[in-house]
Amino acid sequence: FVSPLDVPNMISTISELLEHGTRQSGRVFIVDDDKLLAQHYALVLNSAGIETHIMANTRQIIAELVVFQPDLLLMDMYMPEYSGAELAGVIRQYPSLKRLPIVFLSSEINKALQLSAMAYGADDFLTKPIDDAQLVQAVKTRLKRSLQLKNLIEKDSLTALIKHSAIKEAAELEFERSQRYDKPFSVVMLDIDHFKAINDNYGHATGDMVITALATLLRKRIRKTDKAGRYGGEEFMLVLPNCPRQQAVTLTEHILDAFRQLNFTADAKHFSCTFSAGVISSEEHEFNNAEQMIEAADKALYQAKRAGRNQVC
Ligand code: GH3
Ligand code: MG
Ligand code: MG
Ligand code: MG
Repeated sequence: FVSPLDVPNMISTISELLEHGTRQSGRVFIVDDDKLLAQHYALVLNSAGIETHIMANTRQIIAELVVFQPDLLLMDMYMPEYSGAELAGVIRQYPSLKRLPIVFLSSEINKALQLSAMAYGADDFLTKPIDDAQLVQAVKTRLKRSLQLKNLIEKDSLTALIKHSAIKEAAELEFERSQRYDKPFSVVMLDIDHFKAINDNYGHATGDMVITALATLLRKRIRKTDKAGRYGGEEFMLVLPNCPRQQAVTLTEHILDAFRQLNFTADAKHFSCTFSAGVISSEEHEFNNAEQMIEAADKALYQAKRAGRNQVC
């Protein structure tokens, strides 16, 4: 007996899945024991520009959801190993999956049974048979809302990076992944040096410009699978999957070099800035959770400040 929580090693699929492109059009994860039907749904959604991932074997569902990070889950109710309701209940126990919209797609027409299945944590119910146009429409409107909500919740309006809570969630998610697949990942905390002086000397708007410039630089320099977030005012956090310590340090040093070279102008005066950073990798210590890694990165950042700023520690 294998529970959906005991997940076998799937390193080859992870890298494949991580290669998936931008998330603008939304991603739908389809779970149905009827493979042909699932493939048909996928084809219909793909032709409407929606990215899909099919899963017939429910045993590995959590692992694949955590890796694929869909924007919507379309799930059958009756399957041989676990029912859709059981799976919904398990999925809702995972912090990184708690906001995932779950839509049942089932031939069950009994309203009472539909409702009791939904009570496990699903958001909606569609009944089979469903025609192609109806499926596309139903998925599109729900996806759009799901992505809008995600954007609203996660994005920082000044920098367009993800916010404090979202970057922390990304670190937690990466911690789960790296535990499962035994791949090191790194967390970097960055804080602009003497930023108060920039505000005082050149004004708040110029300060904002510096913050935005660093955000843009971070976005440009990281890989597609990395995450950058605005942790606080002039403090940023990077979550770097599959990235051992030395690689994270090198990346951060390159970013610091590039940041130092930016030339800002305010009131006809030119100035440049630096930041300090703390890097922590999951290999360095037996961390129990992402929170501990973030604390350690914060400590390393503090050390960099104490050692004179403008450096990576
Ligand atoms: P240190 O090198 O030790 O980090 O010194 P610091 O001056 O950068 O650090 P401190 O924490 O004393 O000051 C950070 C300042 O950042 C205080 C706050 O007013 C300012 N700040 C926070 N958020 C924003 C923002 O969104 N825009 C601007 N312009 N300033 C901000
Ligand atoms: Mg079925
Ligand atoms: Mg600072
Ligand atoms: Mg600060």
